[in-house]
Amino acid sequence: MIGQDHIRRLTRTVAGAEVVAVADIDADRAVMVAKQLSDARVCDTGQDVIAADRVDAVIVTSWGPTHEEYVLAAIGAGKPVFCEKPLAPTPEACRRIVDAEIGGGRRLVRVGFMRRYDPGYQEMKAALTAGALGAPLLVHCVHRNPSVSAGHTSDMAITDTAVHEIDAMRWLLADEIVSAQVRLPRRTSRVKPDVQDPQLLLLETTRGVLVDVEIFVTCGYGYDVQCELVAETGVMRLSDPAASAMRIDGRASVPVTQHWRDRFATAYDTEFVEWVGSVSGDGPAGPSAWDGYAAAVVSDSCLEAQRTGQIITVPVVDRPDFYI
Ligand code: ISE
Repeated sequence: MIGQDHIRRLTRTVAGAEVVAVADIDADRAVMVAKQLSDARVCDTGQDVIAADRVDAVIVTSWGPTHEEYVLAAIGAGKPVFCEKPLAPTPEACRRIVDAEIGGGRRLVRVGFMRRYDPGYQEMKAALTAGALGAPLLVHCVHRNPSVSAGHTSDMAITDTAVHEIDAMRWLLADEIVSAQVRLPRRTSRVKPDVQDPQLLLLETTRGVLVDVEIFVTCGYGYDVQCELVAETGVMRLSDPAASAMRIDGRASVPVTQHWRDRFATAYDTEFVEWVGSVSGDGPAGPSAWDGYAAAVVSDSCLEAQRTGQIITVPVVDRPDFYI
């Protein structure tokens, strides 16, 4: 799904790149997508796309557990690679990618943490950087999906969903997450008996900021992401996407976004403008393989906290100079 969304963006919105090869686990879908492109061919595998001479850079939008294989292949081919989040579902897999990139001596990997490019989050970051609000104290986050696929698991609520907040908070606060707690309220009846939804995460940063994150992936009413920053002299919260209000029959209403594709369209466009520029010569920018690894380390601690009900200390991982 997101691969097709990025193809649309690279074809219609972002200048400087052309999609020339595609592969998908569903070959028929790859054929259907390639037909919509002026000069793209269908490859049997992702490895064939990466190896193709006419391919200068690679975008990985396959299922999370396949990311490591493709990102390592792109590094081996010396080709810049944009990998959708998560970089990989485990810290060990992410670390293998980091070590391979360092070993190759070139910054080639970019991770699709698009929240950093959302105008609302960027305004928050600018206010903090300017000291306009004083020191951050708390951040309240809400991440609600209307529904999820049948294959959704309690772990995915962290590794695939909350991973956005984990990265966004590291970036927004310019701080590391040092402990994680996960509390499980009564389950909604909307999920299978073996799935926990909602979940409430409580994260603490090195400087003592507390971040609470509600993850509710079957809320039913829409795709609703909220973030409120509480600082010493003021607070700042994300605005809901602009939408016209309707007044009828004595009631006023505004629509709620239904899909991440729409809620973060601007963020996705902006991150790809920057990535295409970096591939074309502006040099590495944006969320790196190290950010992908750091997010996976925190996710792993959240999974342990979810399983044990304990407050888990996040292992300290020192950032190599290669990523500074
Ligand atoms: C999905 O993969 C995303 O990245 C969305 O932003 C998130 O809201 C959703 O829960 C994930 O499954």
